[in-house]
Amino acid sequence: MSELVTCTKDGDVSIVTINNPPINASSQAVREKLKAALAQLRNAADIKAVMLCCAGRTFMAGADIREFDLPEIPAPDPNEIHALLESMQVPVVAVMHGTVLGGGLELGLACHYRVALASTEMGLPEVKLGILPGGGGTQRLPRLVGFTKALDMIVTGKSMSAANALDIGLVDALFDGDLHAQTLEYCRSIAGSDCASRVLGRLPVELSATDKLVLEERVNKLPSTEKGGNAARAAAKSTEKAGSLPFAEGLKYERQAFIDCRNTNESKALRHVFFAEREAARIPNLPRDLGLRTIQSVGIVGAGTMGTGIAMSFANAGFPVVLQDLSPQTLSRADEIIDSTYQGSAAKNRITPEQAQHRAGLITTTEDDMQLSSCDLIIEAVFENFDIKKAIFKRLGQIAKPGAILASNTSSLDVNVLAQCSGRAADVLGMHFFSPANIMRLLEVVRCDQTAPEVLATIMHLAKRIGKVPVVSGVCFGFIGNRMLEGYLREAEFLLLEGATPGFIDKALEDYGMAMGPCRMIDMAGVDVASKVVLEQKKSGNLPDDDTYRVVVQKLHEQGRFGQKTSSGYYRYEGRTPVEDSEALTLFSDLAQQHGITQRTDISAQEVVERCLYPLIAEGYRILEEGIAYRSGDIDTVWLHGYGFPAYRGGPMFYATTIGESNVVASMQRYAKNTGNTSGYWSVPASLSKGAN
Ligand code: T1G
Repeated sequence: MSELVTCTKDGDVSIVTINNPPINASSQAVREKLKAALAQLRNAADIKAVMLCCAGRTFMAGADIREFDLPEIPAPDPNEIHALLESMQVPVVAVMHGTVLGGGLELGLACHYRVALASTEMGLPEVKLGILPGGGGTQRLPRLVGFTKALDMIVTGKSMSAANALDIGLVDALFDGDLHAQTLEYCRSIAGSDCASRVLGRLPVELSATDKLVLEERVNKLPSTEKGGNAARAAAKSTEKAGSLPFAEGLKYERQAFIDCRNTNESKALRHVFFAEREAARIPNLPRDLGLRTIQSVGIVGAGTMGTGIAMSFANAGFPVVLQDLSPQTLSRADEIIDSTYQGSAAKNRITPEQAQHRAGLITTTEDDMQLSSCDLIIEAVFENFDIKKAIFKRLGQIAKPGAILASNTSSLDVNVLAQCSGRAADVLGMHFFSPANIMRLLEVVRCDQTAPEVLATIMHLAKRIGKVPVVSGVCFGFIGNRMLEGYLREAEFLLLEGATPGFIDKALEDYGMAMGPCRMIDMAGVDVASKVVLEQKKSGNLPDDDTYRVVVQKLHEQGRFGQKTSSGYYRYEGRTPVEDSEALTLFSDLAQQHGITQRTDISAQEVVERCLYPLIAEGYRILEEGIAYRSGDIDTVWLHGYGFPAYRGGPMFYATTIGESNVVASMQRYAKNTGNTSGYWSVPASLSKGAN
């Protein structure tokens, strides 16, 4: 294994290089080696400057997040390294490239100078992990770039380009091309310069009246500490201390604030999410050297909302797309949507007009399915009619070129059956996109019984190329997300029958942190769509034989209350604003009466959260028991990226461990007792009971 830290010389310039792939994380071993190297250089008489570099694709991109679960940050502390850098008698130049983040940028701030490749990105993203910069970032950055710019970087966690960094004085020079050679020249130009004036810790920083106003406004806009705002609020306070405490005191305050944040559920959840998202892309037991199939062109069958969104997802990543549909009207509608979407993005400066034109130009619409035959991947995205899908897969099996991958975007139907219809089952799997497909990042990749390993690996790799977060699911009703959603929606409807209003239910779950409550969500997606899924699944025997099951959505559908698109659903709509609707409340109470359900007024927000989330969590445990999902983190990733579950709670499975599986079981047993559990809605899966013991 190559040395973690090496020292070389070029004339009177010492070159210290950190080499800790893949992102040069600041691990304990790196800090130990760096401390030794700098201590040695402190007394070197023949050195006029030091270059601090990193090998590989990036300068240090942060502390090793895995260390945060240890009782203490293992010595040497980053602040010790930073103090050593600042005490060097010759100028130390941080030589930045790649993504200079968190502890990496803090390392650079402790150097006397900072230079960067023009392509470098840099930032302090710690709040995205529920912590704050713990290596002097909240104390040095305001001294270098001023309070308000520092506050914005630290509280938002956003990165900035090297050019912007140069503008605000975060870096001293930008180089293109040979960073090493140009930095060497730069070092010689500053050799012998006074280091003391470059030590940020010695610079004063005063908060002006404007700074204080900006701070107050910024903090007032932050989420509460209970709703994911803890780290950002702590980071703002630590940054403010730079203006009131001596530097050494400020560092101490910052370190304690970092430790306090690190121990919060918010940070543990966000650190879980960081690794879970990355692990979800890994397929267990696949040979490392598995060859992937080449995907250079994509065909899509069905130019409806989903097909058009999927087409844009691929065009956004530069893939030529053939979008096929039998209906000329549908195709011209698709062309309109594609053009208006890209022109809209260009108008909002999200992309340039040239990019908009290029991307739209990558999508070819056609009625002729033979134009699909040259595509490397063909995705079926027609509406959820099994017979039509079966016929399509039979046809695709005949016209697709050998080696082409065939995928279905179905949200719940049995992809194994479609694979059999194709006559080439090894080439078939599911790709369940979430609407709007060109925006939502989650992609459930459905592994069929006969899907070839390299087909699954190819699509997982392709998903990342188009900016999706792929999660593998086995074949079952609803795969991972929609299967867990069933219990959540079932209980929301029962609560409506029992007397809770849509507004009360949605507020309870949105106060918990869900991006949108269940009633608003269905009104937006379409009551008719939701009702058809229930009817389809009842027909296929996938749902309980219970005549109160999802009666509300079916009744709303019968009455033409399709949600936002008809200005009435669970709510009445004034424009896009949902308003409680007495007609809907009457509909709920009439249904309750018909089904002998007694309405009550003592439903609490806590009961809403527990009754909606716990069946969802229990279904997640069953999904793991059945091997439908590889890992609980995969399930969390589905809910974070597909359903607006709050990241600061880590996902439904992580949340169950946070509140304690025994508490989940106890509550489920209480609801089973209260409802009689005749339909088994509150049955506790063995693995959840086991986790509770
Ligand atoms: N610690 C440990 N492992 C890390 C890591 C980190 N900071 N960053 C990445 N990895 C692993 C990752 O799990 C994956 O592993 C591999 O590296 C490639 O990552 C004291 C307290 C740098 C933009 O928040 O944003 O410094 O899956 O797949 O897409 O104040 O990684 O291969 O086994 O993401 O090219 C602050 C987090 C930390 C940056 C590269 N720093 N990392 O993206 O690769 S806190 C961050 C990233 C801190 C100080 C504070 C991205 C990246 P595996 P990847 P990528």
